[in-house]
Amino acid sequence: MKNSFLIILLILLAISCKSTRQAKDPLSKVEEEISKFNNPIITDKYTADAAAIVYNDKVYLYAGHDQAPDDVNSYRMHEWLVYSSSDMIHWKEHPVPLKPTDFKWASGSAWASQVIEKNEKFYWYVTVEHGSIHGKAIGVAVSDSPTGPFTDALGKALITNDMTNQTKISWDDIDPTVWIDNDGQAYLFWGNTVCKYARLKDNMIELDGPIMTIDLPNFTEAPWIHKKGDWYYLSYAFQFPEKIAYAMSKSIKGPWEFKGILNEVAGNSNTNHQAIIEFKGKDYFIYHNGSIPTHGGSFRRSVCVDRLYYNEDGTMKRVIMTSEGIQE
Ligand code: FUB
Repeated sequence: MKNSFLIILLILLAISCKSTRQAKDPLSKVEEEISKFNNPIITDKYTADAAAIVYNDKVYLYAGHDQAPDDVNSYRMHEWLVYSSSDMIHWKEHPVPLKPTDFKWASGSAWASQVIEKNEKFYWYVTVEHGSIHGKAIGVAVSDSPTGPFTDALGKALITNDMTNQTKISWDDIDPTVWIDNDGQAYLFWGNTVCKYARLKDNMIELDGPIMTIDLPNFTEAPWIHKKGDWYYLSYAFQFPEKIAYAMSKSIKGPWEFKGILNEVAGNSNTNHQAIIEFKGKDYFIYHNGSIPTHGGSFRRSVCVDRLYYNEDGTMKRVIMTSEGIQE
């Protein structure tokens, strides 16, 4: 009698253990899903406006640091950050290489930027607020290493708001992107509302000719130049909130033919700011969203990476933004 009571007790215990395990199963499925998420690529800081270069088998990614407190809805950006990766999955953070305070003539705002390598020197074109000329300006810093430290290469702004008059806004001279063409000629593209470009001298720190404009439909900001095969691509933030659209040309000087939307509005962020690179034979689309729970948003953004694919005619397929990001 005592034995059968014990047996019944053991059976009841086994049934209860099984049902507890079954109840846990959906949770472990969720945990399993979340463990596969590689986007955003950086989760201990808010990062935005990423630009990337490939150098010596590594990718160096430069980003602005979104530092706005949780209850502030405007940009608070006091430094740029640099990360490196050998596989686009694991990212190593390096010491802060550059701040707006490194430019004596600037008063703050570490807005969008891009680094380019020329003759083993790394030139970093940045957007900052100018200290004495009203509006945003573009400066250039230089280093012997992709991770810095960087110092002001010119001692003054390369582009100031009073050099351009296509719009009356004070933030139309932002978001530099640089391209060095096959013949060695470098070009600076930038702008908000109107896309502008100019040739750079061989020293990379002076303009070499007039500032010209490119007519692109619904151009907001964030131009990015890249090349694949013999096609040049000019992608940019389109409308606001921003999607990313692009145009193609057979020459860096244009004419540019509009090709349509490349990426949709990115989750919980009114900006999207893309960079496009090829690394170890694969193409990548780098952008930001506002997806970090629970305070992520337009002023607390996060850099993400997804694959980019081309059609046979050279046009790009619409990007699919994912939580999983890069898996291999
Ligand atoms: O991060 C500040 C500004 O927001 C950038 O310069 C723009 O491209 C937009 O992302």
